[in-house]
Amino acid sequence: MKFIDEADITVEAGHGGNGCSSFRREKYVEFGGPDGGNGGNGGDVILQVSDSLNTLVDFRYHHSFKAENGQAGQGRNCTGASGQNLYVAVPKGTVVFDAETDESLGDLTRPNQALLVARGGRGGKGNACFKSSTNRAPRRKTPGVLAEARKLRLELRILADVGLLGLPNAGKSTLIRTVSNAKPKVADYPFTTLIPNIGVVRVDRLQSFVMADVPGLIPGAHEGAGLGIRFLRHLIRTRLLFHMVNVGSDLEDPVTSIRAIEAELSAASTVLAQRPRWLVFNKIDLLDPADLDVWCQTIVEELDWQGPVFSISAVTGQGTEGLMQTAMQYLESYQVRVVSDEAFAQQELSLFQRMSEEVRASGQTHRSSVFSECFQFERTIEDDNVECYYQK
Ligand SMILES: Nc1nc2c(ncn2[C@@H]2O[C@H](COP(=O)(O)OP(=O)(O)OP(=O)(O)O)[C@@H](O)[C@H]2O)c(=O)[nH]1
Ligand SMILES: [Mg+2]
Repeated sequence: MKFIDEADITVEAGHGGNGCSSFRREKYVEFGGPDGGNGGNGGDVILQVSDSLNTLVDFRYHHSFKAENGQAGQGRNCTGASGQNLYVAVPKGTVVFDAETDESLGDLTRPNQALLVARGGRGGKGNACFKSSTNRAPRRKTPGVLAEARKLRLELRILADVGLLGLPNAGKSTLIRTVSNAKPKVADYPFTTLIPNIGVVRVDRLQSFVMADVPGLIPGAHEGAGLGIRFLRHLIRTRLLFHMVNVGSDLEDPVTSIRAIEAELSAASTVLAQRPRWLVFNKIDLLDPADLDVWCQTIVEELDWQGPVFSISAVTGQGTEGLMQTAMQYLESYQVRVVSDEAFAQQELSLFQRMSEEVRASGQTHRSSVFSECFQFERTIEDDNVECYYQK
């Protein structure tokens, strides 16, 4: 299946039905009076998160959505039928923009969350509504209200807790295969992974988190080299990044490759470059265990790396369990802190806002991002799936 993370669609709600002007005509009933019914309301267009979707590929060929119109009112006080609402399924993590104004309309991050994007027109009034003591035979009726129509731009930003970052061949896909249910292709040539993959890492029966594997970065990615930095935006929503390093290759100097990735990250967004990042030395099965500690220490000192460092073998699974458990603890304490510490939450919020501005300025995406909203959504995750409405 193709991975599509951007789509332009048109949505149009249903128009309201017209009111009817009619009079009761019946044998033996003189001056039956007005009996024109009201028109029905037009249907709304609502985007709704579906768990069974994970890309916007469905919008490639089907990009115009129109809800049903309301029907006109009829005589005998018959109200016209209302148009059905149209629910359009989108994957979790879809950010919705107005294509014309570039305004962000919403961020669909929760299961079954719905966003009303075009409201149907109200039905018109029939002449029965206008009867009064002074006007017993009104002919007045009102037309149905025309519905909203708008062009939308949908952008998918994968929702993951941990993102994998690294040069091609670092073993990112191998790690996600080992620790999660995702089974992306693994091969010993660069750019095996062409689209992001996500997997659920189950740490124990009740604890799990989501991991995202994105295509490898290479020096010059911010200028479009390799697959460019297009997929980096899928890492923006993660709480934690694993910077994977291939330590089993004689061809690559780990220090140079780590610096190259760090430089690419800073070129893309300085805030993203400040997000929590753990160094993960992979392929340690290819090293002599006796030298491992000294070897890691040398690299860390040379880089002056302040964050946590882990050594694993994604193929044999050595060290992966400890890494996943530490990541799970980190994610849990992050969540607790966001909910309980207002100052920390505010600080994170401003970081998300800055990141949003930088992403826009760096030209990765020309649309405004809604990280602040995404953050607020996450804090109110226990809320009901309220149908929200956004008006132009
Ligand atoms: N010996 C050993 N080989 C590994 C390990 N992890 C990955 N490999 C090998 O390294 C090669 C590249 O692994 P991938 O998982 O495809 O690397 P990647 O980072 O996803 O690469 P791209 O998708 O191209 O960015 C494969 O041949 C893997 O079998 C490891 O821990 N030990
Ligand atoms: Mg890969």
